[in-house]
Amino acid sequence: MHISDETIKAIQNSEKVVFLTGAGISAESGVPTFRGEEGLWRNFRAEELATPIAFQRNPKLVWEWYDWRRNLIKPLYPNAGHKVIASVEQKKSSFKLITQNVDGLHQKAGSVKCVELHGNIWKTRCTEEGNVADNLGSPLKNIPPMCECGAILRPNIVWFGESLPVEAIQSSYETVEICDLMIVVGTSAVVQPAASLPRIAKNAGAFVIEVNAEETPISDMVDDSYLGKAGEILPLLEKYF
Ligand code: BV8
Repeated sequence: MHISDETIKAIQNSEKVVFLTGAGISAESGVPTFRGEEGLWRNFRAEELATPIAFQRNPKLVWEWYDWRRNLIKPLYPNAGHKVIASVEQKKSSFKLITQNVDGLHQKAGSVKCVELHGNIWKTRCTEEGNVADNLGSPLKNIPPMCECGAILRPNIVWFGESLPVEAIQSSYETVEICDLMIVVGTSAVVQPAASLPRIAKNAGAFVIEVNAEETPISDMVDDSYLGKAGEILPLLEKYF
């Protein structure tokens, strides 16, 4: 695949680098995406499951879906795309990874400066006390899992209609407003407010590169768009950092 001179120059001159990732970067690790052919939303009525109302109505059903996803994700490993992002973080003093993913594969690949906009499937939150804890049991012993205080635990994940963690979205806005290079990887760019971050970066003067398996609503707006697999394209960009 040809990498343009503009992309090479933007990467070589970059000082403040931001990556924004979505489910597509984990696809080659075996994690189903949300909106693809065999995507999660298709098989599991996920729009109806990933909401606070669904959880209130039937916490057992919602937890069965998450338990199924946790069991699927647990044995999986980061792929070359995750690893490139983790290695770029080592090379750049001003770096941030903003992910919509909840699978924890970026952290498994060694990413540290990672903001999880939509939470993490390996953490639970008490519906009474609000405290968040790691919960790695897979499969879950009890469905739904209960807090010691007697209340039901929920996945520490942002559902549709729920606000994103203030610190996560605030720091993301601040970062994209000052970055000089943003690389958007593996997202259909439809879920807000994450999908607005590339435009904010572009308007603030950053060079924005998209790496995705298909065209998206931001493809016309970005400076360069590479169609293909993240695990194959990101290694081609790595050598310019
Ligand atoms: C909120 C958790 C305030 C569940 C998820 C405008 C402003 C604010 C809100 C809205 C708005 N308009 C509409 C809304 C509401 C809603 C929204 O955006 N709806 C969309 C569908 C229109 N947003 C919200 O509700 C957000 N809350 O803004 O709070 C508020 C409060 C009250 C009322 C209103 C507003 C909360 C959003 C978070 C929802 N939670 N997930 C769970 O995971 O269990 S969203 C879900 O979609 C995942 O988190 C996922 O990360 C996210 C985005 O999907 P993608 O990651 O992009 O994945 P997708 O499958 O879609 O695409 C993958 C791409 O990869 C594809 O393009 C594919 O081609 C590509 N690909 C595949 N393989 C590869 C590849 N690319 C490269 N290499 C490959 N190998």
